[in-house]
Amino acid sequence: MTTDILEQCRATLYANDRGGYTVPTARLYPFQWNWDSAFVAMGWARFDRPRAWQEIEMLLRGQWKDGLIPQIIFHAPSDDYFPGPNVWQTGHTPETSGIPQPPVLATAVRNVLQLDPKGHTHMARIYPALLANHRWWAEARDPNGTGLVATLHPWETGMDNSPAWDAAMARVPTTTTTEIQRRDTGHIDASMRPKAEDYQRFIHLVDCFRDTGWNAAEMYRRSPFRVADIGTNAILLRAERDLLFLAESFGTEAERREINDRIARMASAQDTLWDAQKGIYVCRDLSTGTTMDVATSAGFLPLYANITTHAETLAATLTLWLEHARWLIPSTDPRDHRFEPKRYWRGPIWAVVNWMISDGFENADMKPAADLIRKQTRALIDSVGLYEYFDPTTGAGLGGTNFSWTAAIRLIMAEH
Ligand code: 9WN
Repeated sequence: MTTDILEQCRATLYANDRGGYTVPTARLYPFQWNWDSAFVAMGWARFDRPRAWQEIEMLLRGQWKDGLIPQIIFHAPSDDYFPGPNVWQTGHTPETSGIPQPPVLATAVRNVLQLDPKGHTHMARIYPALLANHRWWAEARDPNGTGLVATLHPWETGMDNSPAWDAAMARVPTTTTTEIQRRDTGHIDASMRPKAEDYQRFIHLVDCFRDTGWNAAEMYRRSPFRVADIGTNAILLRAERDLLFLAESFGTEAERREINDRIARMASAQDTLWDAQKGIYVCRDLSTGTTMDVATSAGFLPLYANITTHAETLAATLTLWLEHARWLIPSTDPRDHRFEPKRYWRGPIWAVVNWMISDGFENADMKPAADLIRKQTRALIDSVGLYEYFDPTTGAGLGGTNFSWTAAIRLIMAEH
């Protein structure tokens, strides 16, 4: 059984390989996605190390001169996805979107390098690219040096229609200058996808950013949506720690100091997002200064960033969630009225999030919690398949099938 599923995972990555980069799944997502590829590189590294490095190199081909690594790299044309490059109009070669995604890459590079020490030959190119990317986050998204980076579009969080964005998105107009031509609901049942109104607001933001000529400072200033996402901030802090590790071998003393300074600032800023009443970290609306009144799976991610102060309480919160949902980890607190077990990031389980949180509990020396999450993730995948996400109340597979990052996580979790 285990061998079969692992064989299926490898076959899925081969099937989704488009010549050096891996699409998340055929048709629904026909391009290279940023954080998908970081996880997928770790998956490839389990059986084809050169291919893992190639995944990373291909992603970096899309990096902008200012350091941004975009959410999507449009290596080859496809009509299967909206919005395509003609909507973004970022003027880059290869064509790309103009916003980031959670910066998992430095963590992936460290992980791949551990499996393939000979891969250090790639680092002359990769290390400076990662450093430039982390500098971009600090300069473009935390210009005042608060220690929290801002998210300007829900797509940047990778958790697109999370209820954490409801209040802030309600202030984003639904008017667009771009005609909305959704393709996703032609591939997947609409009840499992974001709603029409979500797309109107998503595209309103894209229109607004395109009007700035993709100028980072102007985007930050003009965006009607500006939040501190606990997920993105924790993932970035973890990536900074992994970059620091890489800088020991490949960087300079001054760079290590610079990274260390950012780590100290970020770690103390993330503490301010602890919600003692909810027993979890929450997001903050940077336009109003208020914290978001909803608990999501992203609130466990500071553990993944090695902030272990509240590890015991977070484990207790997870246990409470498990009383209301059969499977871990629902993307929204299952006791919340906004919890929808089938709708995308409003309830379903995502294997990549489970992996990061299990790694976080491992960091905090809480092995039973880490083991439980991994055991459930493997059981879900092995019984229903390599789905995009899963219903936490029934365990049913949802969204796209033969999904690359689900395959990658299953390969990684075969080691525990
Ligand atoms: C927009 C590819 C991506 C993931 C995101 C997930 C979904 C895209 C979409 O698919 O987002 O980026 O069109 O729905 O939310 O996390 O990276 O798998």
